[in-house]
Amino acid sequence: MTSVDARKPAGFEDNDQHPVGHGRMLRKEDPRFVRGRGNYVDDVQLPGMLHLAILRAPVAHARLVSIDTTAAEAHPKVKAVVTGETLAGLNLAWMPTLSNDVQAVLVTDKVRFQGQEVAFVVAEDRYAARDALELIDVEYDILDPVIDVRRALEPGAPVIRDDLEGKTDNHCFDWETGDAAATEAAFARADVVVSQDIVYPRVHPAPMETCGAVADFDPVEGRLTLWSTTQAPHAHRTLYAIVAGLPEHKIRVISPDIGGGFGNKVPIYPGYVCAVVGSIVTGKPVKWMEDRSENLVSTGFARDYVMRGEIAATRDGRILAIRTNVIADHGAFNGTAAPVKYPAGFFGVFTGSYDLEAAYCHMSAVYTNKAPGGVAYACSFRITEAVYLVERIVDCLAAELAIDPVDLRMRNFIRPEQFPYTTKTGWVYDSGNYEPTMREAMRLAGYEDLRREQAGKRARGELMGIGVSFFTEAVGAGPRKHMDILGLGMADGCELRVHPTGKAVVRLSVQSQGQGHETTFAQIVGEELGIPPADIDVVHGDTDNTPFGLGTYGSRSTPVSGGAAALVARKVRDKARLIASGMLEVSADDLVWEKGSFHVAGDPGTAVTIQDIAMRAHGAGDLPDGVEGALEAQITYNPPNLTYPHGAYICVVDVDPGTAQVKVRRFVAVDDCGTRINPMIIEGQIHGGLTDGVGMALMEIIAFDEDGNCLGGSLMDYLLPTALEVPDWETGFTVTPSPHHPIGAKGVGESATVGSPPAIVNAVVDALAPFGVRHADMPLTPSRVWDAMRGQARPP
Ligand code: MCN
Ligand code: CUN
Repeated sequence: MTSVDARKPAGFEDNDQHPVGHGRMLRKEDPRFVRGRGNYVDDVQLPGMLHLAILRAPVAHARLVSIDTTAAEAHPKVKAVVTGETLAGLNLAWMPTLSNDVQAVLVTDKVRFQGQEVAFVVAEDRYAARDALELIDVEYDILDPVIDVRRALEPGAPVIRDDLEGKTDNHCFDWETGDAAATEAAFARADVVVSQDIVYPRVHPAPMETCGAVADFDPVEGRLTLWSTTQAPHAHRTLYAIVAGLPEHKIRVISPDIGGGFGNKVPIYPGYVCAVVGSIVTGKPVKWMEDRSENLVSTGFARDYVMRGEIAATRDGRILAIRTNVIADHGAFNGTAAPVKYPAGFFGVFTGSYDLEAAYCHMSAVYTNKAPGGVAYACSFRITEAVYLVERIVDCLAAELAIDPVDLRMRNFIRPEQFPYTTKTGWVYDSGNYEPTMREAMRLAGYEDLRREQAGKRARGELMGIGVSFFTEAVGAGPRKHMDILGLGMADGCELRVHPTGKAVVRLSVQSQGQGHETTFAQIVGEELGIPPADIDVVHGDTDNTPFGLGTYGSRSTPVSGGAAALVARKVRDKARLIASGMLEVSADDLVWEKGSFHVAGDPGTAVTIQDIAMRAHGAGDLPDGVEGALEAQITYNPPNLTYPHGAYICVVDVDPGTAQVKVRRFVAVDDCGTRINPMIIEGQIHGGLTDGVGMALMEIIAFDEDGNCLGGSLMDYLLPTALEVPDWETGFTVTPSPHHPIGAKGVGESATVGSPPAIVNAVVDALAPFGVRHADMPLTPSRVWDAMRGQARPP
């Protein structure tokens, strides 16, 4: 397969001239967004709707002594006040997490993180609900908080999860992968061993729209309708069914337009359950929308990995082995959304893009008095942490060996003929061709010239840095035999109906949060059937109107649902062929498909279009024997493997020697996601992810003080990058199709967030090389850079 871009110049975005199928095309959903006609959860208004507000714990660790709700209940506009005790009476005080742990919906015994849900009020309006929270009187018995992961593991540390039977420490789980003995042997043989402590700090996806829900329980029908900000409507519905003891068909989860998810909207939050309970107890629809601080303080964070990386190599730069030890901070409840078999997500790909002899990782996950989460913020199930580790430690090795970091990477790349390649931790990379991607990035960046420029600047005492990263991702979970969330296998359904006039509707089990699915899935079907994408409506985010499937995260929509969409279209095409054979009175085998029509072999003039066939499928008259009427199909696609996109990034920074301010001057990103459906959307995904990378590398951190107060609870403290902090992105691409995917496409939604932080940090460390700096932890704020320049390191 060749690149689709090659056919048309960059900037070609006129939908009228757009050929049917893949290619650069403006987003079908955008007219409604730019005209203010999006429909978000907070836009849902139902007759008689009430409003819910949550009282949150002001402290990180405390025993609950008493709650007095009398004053709040007396508020004239308050309809209900619910505490953990009320929920305990309904057996709803605790709920399962997506990682087989339990999480308190409302506190009954003990507060375990600042911002935890303690009680809720339902009132006539949002203001009254908030006012009434202040009338609730709670007495806490403050306990010693456990904030630092290393301290959490010390003997005698206060036990956070004393709700779990027999729990006497803060261990969450242990996990290992690779071969410890083989790795030890490789290290023993090595000429050079480099080790480095590396922290990937706690950050937050901070989507523009916070989380929320509108619950409408109909007591007569026993039916619940829940509008909610979820990336996985079907999986959530099954969990609600289990918790509530209702059948799935009595629960309808609607996820309307979503204002950004970034993994923040994968978990089930106590607020959703509270909204449902609120509707049950009041008999009215209830809306809950959290505010910015609630979102930052209490919902799914990302990362928080304390890592020690070790790399072993020969003197001439052949990498032999990588070893890592990780302490993973999971917060107060294990609320990560990793597949059951993979408690550390896909961190196992920490060997990166390199062909080495051995690898080993040991991880201890711990509970701390912090909000739960971990898998979010375009993490590709923890590949962000893995890529950061390997790309940082490879740079440390390059510095030690005095080899150019690009050169060192090239010497160790998995070679094209080695694919499919099984890593030393057991992952099977489907396809890749790394060197051309690296070379394309060097070409776009003018790598040699940059190095010359840097040498000149160094001689003048200026601090310019060039950072490189090369990543391989694993995206598109399943297959279902290896991957499930709480027993639900990771496969996706797709339904396609072609109407009599040849227009079509495709129903997906994944849910867009801004990735442009309404466009790209129409393009996938359009490419297969020759129907213009403008004539194909994409339905998603409503469990009553879409087939079952596991939802959008881990960049799995294109690898899984994209495969389903292509295959369901081919199924429709097969049926269309039979109908066409009846129309043209030839054998189906004598028909040739050309995008949009069948013609008789050797006679292109005798043809019927897909639109003719659609009308015929629904029309008067007989169809060929065995062919049912209508033109539609349904499929569930279980992918045989993940897809493994890759990319090469080069970042150029300037560091002000007087203020230690980092400026990202240039950033070149070359991505390979196999077959490209819509290059414009891909570029948008890359631009967004690179901006995330600048945020994480230079600005973002959810920090805590020693009492467990969250210091990142507003966008004044939790700094997000804007157009001012980012350069004009320079993007390129190569195309190495996935051999097992129906159209050769790999996921791309998280690539740039995964690949960019190490490139930026590597660039800053490179700039600081004259000071002997080999590593500095993110975020590289001026104070951290200043400390690094002066040979000091501050605790993360
Ligand atoms: N695409 C394409 N060709 C490819 C691969 C993808 O044209 N070879 C297109 C897709 O069709 C889709 C988009 O690019 O329109 C992203 O596709 P994919 O890589 O399959 O990722 P998902 O659609 O599954 O999106 C999830 C991914 C994740 S996990 C996070 S986190 C993230 C991301 O997407 N959250 C986002 N990008 C985001 N972008 C926006 N605007 N908002 C979010 O919340
Ligand atoms: Cu990990 S963030 Mo995305 O998978 O939804």
